[in-house]
Amino acid sequence: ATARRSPEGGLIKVESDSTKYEEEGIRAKFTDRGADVVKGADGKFSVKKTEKTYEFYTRSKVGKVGLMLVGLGGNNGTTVLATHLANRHQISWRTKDGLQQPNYIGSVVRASTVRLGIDPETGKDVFVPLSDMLPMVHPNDFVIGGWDISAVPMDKAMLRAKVLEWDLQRQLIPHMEGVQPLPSIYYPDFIAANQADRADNLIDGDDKQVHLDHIRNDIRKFKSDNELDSVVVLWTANTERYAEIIPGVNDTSDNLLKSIKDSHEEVSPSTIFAVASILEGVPFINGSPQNTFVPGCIELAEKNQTFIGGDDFKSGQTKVKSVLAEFLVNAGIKPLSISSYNHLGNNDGKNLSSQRQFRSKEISKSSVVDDMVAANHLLYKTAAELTAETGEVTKKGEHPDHIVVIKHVPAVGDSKRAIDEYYSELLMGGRNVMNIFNECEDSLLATPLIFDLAILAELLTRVTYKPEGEAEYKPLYSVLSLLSYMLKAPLVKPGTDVVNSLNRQRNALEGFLKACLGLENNGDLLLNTRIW
Ligand code: NAI
Ligand code: DG6
Repeated sequence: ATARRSPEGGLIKVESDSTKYEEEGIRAKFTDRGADVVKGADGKFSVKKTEKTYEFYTRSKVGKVGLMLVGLGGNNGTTVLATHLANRHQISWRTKDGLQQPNYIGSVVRASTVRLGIDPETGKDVFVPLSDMLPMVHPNDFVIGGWDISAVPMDKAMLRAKVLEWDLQRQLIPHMEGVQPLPSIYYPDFIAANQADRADNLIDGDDKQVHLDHIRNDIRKFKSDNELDSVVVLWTANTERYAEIIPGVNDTSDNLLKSIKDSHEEVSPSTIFAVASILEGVPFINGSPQNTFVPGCIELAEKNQTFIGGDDFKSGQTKVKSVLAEFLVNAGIKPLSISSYNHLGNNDGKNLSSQRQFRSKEISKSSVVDDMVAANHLLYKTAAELTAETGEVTKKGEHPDHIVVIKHVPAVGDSKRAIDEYYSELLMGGRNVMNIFNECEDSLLATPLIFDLAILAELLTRVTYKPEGEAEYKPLYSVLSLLSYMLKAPLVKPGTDVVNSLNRQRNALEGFLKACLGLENNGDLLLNTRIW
């Protein structure tokens, strides 16, 4: 049996003059209401209400969507393909607890709901699946392919990953044994030396321009061979070291393209994939922590008006941290230190046991509480306050100590252990210690995020907007910060603030989907329950 379900997106019908359902899309008017706040010399805040009306147009036809993974043969890559196939073919399997059905648990798009409003008869909240807000591709309908520097075919790669139960693997082997990752680019200096024995599926030569052209051709061929309407490319390959940002090399789009032509050593494989995707006009998402999006790469996406998103899947520990740190700080409790330890035994852990690759991960895991701390100057003194207090000029405000440790312990395989201690100041000098111990298969957390990132990225390519009164609709800005919920170190429009709060990230996503339908996102006011 094959369980496919084409996107419908027809579950919700907004009855309003400002929302029009046309043959090829949904046109909706939305007013963005906010406030401009200015702090005067007297310390008082002057607030002016703002509002700007936009029109959104969302094309309804999703078409046939390809998902190309860089790192297809890894733990995440094999688990994505296996999950897709098990769901698509409705393969169930026996475990010691009984018969297990395939599902998409952990996917915000496929397994979570959005509060639309209230039923006027009962006064009860009405929730709908997030996937029904707008027409979106169903993950069963993706055509999945991609690259890996390891030539191991997908059935064997799935066995190597040791993520899924044998009774499922056994049934998936016939579906996966014919699938071979495309050869990829390997610049040994960017990933750990301990990965060298995997690298046996490589595009020939050292010429980076030839590599770029090869990847571009792979994308085009995948699209035409599979008769696809669109493709999303997503990096779930090994974590690379940071590339050095060098003026004249990767600081502008022209310099970056020239550096690729010159095969400059600081151009990483992930940046080549990003540039290839941008030049092919397909969205590129970076699921690892390295700085793939050097300034020249972001500029290239802007110039080509194509979409990029990153960095680093936010799967477990960091997600909890962004919730817990926000809870503490918003509750007026002051975290003094956050100490995070991981150990895991998969190939990701092996690669991260190398210092330069670990450093990339350390950076992405460390930034997650910064905005919450900066938002509460009652608990944390600002740089200016510290300077005034100590007489020593400091540029950094007060911040909790925050350490991140990752160790490779082969025995535990994909089942990552994450241990966190939150040490906080309470009322009248009291102290509070909270410990969290989390244990689960890392790839089962990351896989639904990969589906979500690809589904939402594809959707966002179909949304255009215009300020009311203007003639032309434009695509959204190139950096898809609406994907932040799924990413540890969200890439945002240069010059704008990063939002790490998971709740705010989710609200932004919900709010945006609603805006595309012309709906407001002020559901939690529940004014009817506060008044007579
Ligand atoms: P993995 O090591 O099992 O898979 C990575 C794959 O990438 C390997 O098969 C490797 O051969 C391949 N590869 C390396 N360089 C390549 C290149 N230049 N081109 C094509 N393929 C290449 O790792 P896993 O567990 O699948 O994780 C993938 C990435 O996702 C890692 O960077 C990891 O840090 C990141 N990540 C994983 C999370 C999780 O929960 N599993 C969460 C956050 C990030
Ligand atoms: C060890 O930390 C391996 C990493 O790849 C993590 O598993 C991954 O970055 C997920 O981190 P988190 O903090 O989102 O659970």
